[in-house]
Amino acid sequence: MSSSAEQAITVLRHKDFKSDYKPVWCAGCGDFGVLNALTKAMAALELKPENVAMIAGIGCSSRIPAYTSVYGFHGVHGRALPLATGLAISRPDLTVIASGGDGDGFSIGGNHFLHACRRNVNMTYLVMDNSVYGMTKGQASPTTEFDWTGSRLSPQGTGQPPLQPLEIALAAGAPFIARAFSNSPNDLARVIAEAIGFEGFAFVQILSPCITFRPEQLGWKKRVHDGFEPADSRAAAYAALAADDGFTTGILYHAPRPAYRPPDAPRADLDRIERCFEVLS
Ligand SMILES: Cc1ncc(C[n+]2csc(CCOP(=O)(O)OP(=O)(O)O)c2C)c(N)n1
Ligand code: SF4
Repeated sequence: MSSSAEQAITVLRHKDFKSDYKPVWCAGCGDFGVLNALTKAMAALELKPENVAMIAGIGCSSRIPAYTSVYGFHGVHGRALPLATGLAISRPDLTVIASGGDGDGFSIGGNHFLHACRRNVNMTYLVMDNSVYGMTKGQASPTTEFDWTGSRLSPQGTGQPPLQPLEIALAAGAPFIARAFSNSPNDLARVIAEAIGFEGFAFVQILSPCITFRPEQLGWKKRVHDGFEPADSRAAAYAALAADDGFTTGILYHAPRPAYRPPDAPRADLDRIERCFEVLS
């Protein structure tokens, strides 16, 4: 076979990274843009679908693995990161991408987020942040503004200040931190590609409007602006965050440090595990 024929067979286009399932997202949901950008990034990196695994929790955004042609696991709400951590540690040959929403990642999964930042296992975490629980019909999430009155569960607003995911990631030790917008597909694809190519825990907050429960988020188009330059010092990243209005995009922090690898200890076999439980009983 000629080399150009081989190339014609092996080079995948971004559509090849999509599955045959038609997304059930509402027409106009920001998550469509994330799917497009993600598949573009995977094609640009010339990944092989059989070497990529996407792990998600539960939520509209957490459906994304099913819409790709890579391996996927739709786990329990808030548990994408522990699953992805186990997989990335036991199969370092794979590209592991965890994904989900702000409720999944910062509320029920908040503790896992902190420790994934701190632990620095080699994987990418994409959070499609719409500041609402879309799948369960519009309750406030940890990133909802304190005075949002659109939920019947908190008609006076939550009265609580929203979490700042980038600040938390920085404080917890994540070595790659970025923010992007689902409606800027090329910029988003570039950031996702950089995150996947980064050796260590790469976190990308993706502003991804929920047009059904937060239709006003269509206005994000006018508010989003670029501005972050990849800082390699925490002081510079904190300074950039001090001036952030929540809509600055780009790579905030890029400071590689050795990714966590478990000590090369012998694996416990089943007999040994059973003996441990005998001692306890
Ligand atoms: C343990 C558990 N608690 C609660 C739920 C209900 N639940 C399903 S999705 C969801 C919120 C999803 O919100 P988010 O992660 O922001 O994703 P979105 O739907 O907005 O993309 C909740 C609370 C659940 N499935 N499992
Ligand atoms: S409810 Fe919101 S987040 Fe869920 S699919 Fe519809 S627009 Fe997207």
